[in-house]
Amino acid sequence: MACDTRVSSYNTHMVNGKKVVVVMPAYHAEKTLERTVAEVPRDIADEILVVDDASGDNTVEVARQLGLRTIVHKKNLGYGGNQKTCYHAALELGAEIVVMVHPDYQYSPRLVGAMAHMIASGHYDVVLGSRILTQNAVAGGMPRYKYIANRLLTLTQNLLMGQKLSEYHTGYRAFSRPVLASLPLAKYSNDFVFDNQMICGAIGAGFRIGEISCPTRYFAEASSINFRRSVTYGLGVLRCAWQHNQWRRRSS
Ligand SMILES: Nc1nc2c(ncn2[C@@H]2O[C@H](COP(=O)(O)OP(=O)(O)O)[C@@H](O)[C@H]2O)c(=O)[nH]1
Ligand SMILES: [Mg+2]
Repeated sequence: MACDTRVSSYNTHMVNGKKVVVVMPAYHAEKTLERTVAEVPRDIADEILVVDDASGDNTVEVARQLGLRTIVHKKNLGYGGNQKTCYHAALELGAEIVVMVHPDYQYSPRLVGAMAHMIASGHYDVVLGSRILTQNAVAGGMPRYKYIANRLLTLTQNLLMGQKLSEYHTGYRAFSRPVLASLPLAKYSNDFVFDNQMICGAIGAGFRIGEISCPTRYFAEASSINFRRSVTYGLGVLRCAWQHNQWRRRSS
């Protein structure tokens, strides 16, 4: 993949001796990137990495002005393709803990430390920042149809996959290095369903998933997925959960 990489370095902070890299898969994030980055605790994050998916705006310029490590896709690969670059680069940087947060200021970056510590505790391999646990998603502006779809999909996924998660659809996640190094990320979709394939893969591989409550904000720049793309995503999620269900049956 053709990438243009600019580098800047930070002091080493570490959580329990583990290097923490915060990754931001960016697409048209010029209006929200700075606000998001400003709230990342710098005493926790050893590096902040922005991957720009060939945005048509000034996302790259803003990232560089902020002095962030920035990778630029020459061609738009999609949300999953963007995250593949994020995780590959984070592992190359020697990350032991990787926290992914959308640069659209939808989730609170102030919880990066809490999530990194949950991984560093050794109790969890994956931590999800749940908008549902706080019960304020709709008050935070989440469209009601998205909230209902989230709840119905989550219920179905929990039943099919034998899990008890509050949601599978958050854009705020932390991973330990072994998760990212062992999941077959390259085989997953370049589209939004990548997120779900990762969770299914992590569950299938026996990784432990923890959750933390996270306030959410919805405003014009924080949400661009329209109804049609949401439906495509929902169908992909159901397919993923069904395949996992069949795999469970075969292996039990
Ligand atoms: N790489 C890439 N990212 C995208 C694309 N469309 C949306 N995104 C990103 O995907 C994330 C989730 O999309 P968003 O519209 O915020 O979804 P919502 O907040 O759940 O309604 C955001 O960080 C967007 O920047 C795309 O075509 N390519
Ligand atoms: Mg968003």
